[in-house]
Amino acid sequence: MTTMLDRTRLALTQQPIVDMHTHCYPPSFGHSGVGGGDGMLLWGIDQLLTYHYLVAEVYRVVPATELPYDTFFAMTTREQADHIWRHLFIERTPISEACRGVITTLGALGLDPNERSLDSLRSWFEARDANTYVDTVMETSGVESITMTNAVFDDEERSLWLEKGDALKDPRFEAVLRIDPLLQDWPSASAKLGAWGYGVSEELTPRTIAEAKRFITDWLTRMDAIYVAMSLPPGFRYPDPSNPTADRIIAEILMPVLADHGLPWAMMIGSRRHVNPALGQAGDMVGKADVQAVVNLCRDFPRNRFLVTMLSRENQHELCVAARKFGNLMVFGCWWFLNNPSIIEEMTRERFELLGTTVIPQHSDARVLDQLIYKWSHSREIIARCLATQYEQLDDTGYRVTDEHIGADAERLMRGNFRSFITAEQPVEA
Ligand code: RAT
Ligand code: ZN
Repeated sequence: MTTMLDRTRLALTQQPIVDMHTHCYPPSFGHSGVGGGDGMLLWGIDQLLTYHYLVAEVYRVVPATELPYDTFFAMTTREQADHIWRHLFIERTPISEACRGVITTLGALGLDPNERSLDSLRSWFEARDANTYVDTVMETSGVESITMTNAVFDDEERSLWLEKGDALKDPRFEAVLRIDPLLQDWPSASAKLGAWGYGVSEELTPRTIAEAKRFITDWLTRMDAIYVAMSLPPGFRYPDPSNPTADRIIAEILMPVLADHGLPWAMMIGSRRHVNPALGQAGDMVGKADVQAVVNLCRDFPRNRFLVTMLSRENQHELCVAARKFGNLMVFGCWWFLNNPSIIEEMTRERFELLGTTVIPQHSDARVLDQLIYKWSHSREIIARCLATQYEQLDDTGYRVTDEHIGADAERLMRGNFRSFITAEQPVEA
C-alpha cells in the first residue's frame, strides 16, 4: 500500500528546486578543475573533501599541535584532501553529516561509496567537463536554479564583473548582491566606494547617501541581482543606540533603495566570525541573536520585505512567532551548523506547525557544486517526513489529503514561496 510518506516523498522528488542561497558559480567564473585552481566554481572530490566543515572536523582528530594550521593551509588542495580522506574516511567511520554528505554524493553519482582509493575517484572526476557537469549535478539533485552569493567587496569577484559583465551570466544561475561590509565596517566600505568613483565619505551627508544608493543600484543592475544579502553578528540590533551609523545606513540607504527596486533584504543573523582565526573559513562560531531587531525592521519598514535565517537553534521558535506577525517576513533555511538532520527535523516541524506552508524550508549553502546532491537529498527526505506527519494528522480527522494538495505544497516549499516573495509588488499585510 502507498503510504502518505511515499506520496509526499514522490511529490517532493518530482518538484524542481530553486536553491535560494549557495556559494556556487557557473563555469564562466572560472573553475577549479580537479585538484585545485583559482576559479570560483568549485567541484570534484578534492574540493568536496576540503570543504571548511571537514577542515574543522579533521582538526578534532589531528590537532594543531601535530599539524599547525599554517602548514595545513600551505599544502596543495590535493594534499589537504589526502589528509582529510585518510583521517576522516579511512581511519574512522565517516558518520558526521558533512562526512556522510561526501559518501551520499559519490553514491548518487554512481561511484562506489566503499571506494578507498582517492586516485580512482579522482580519475572519474578528471574525465568530466565542468559545463556538462553542472547539468549532471542539477539533474541529480533536482535543482532547477542555483542562487549565487556575489560579494562586490571581494576584489576578485568585483574585477570579474567589471571585466566580463554579461559574459558571466548563465541561465542556470541567479545573482545576489552581497554587501556585508556596508553595515559591518562602514569606515572601510565608504573608503572603497570613494575609491571606486562614488562621492561617498565616512560621514553620512546627503551626497554620501545618494551616492551609496547609486552604488547599490549600479550593482543590482550589473548583476541582475534578485535580492541583497548580508550576514550579521549575534549582536546585531535595530535600532542600535550604540551604532547610530548602522541605523542610518539601514533607514536612509538600504531600505529606500530596496523598496524602489522591489527587492528583499536577506539577513543571515548569528555568525560570530573568526573565533579561531587560524582556522580560516572554518573558524567561525554561532551566537544567539536578537529576534526583536527583525520585528522592529518588519514593523518600521512595511514597504520592505525581509528574508531571514538565524544561526542559533535557540532563536528559531521566536523567529517563527515573529513571522506570524509580519507578512513581509519570510523565514528561510536551516543555516550552516543547523543543517544537520536532527535540527532540520525539529525546525521544519516547528515551522509547519506555526506557519503552515508559508516558509522556505531549506537552502543548500553549497560551496562545492557537487554538494547540491547530498544537501538536497538529505533535506528532502526530512522535509517529506515532517510534511507527511502533518498530512497524517489531518487525515486522522477525516480530511482527505489529495495528491493535488501534496503537489501544490511541494511546489510552494521548494520553489514558489521564494519566487513569489522576491517578486511581490507589495508585502502581504499581517
Ligand atoms: O555556510 C557556510 O559555508 C558559511 O561559511 C558561510 O558562507 C555562510 O553561509 C554565509 O553565507 O555567510
Ligand atoms: Zn552562505
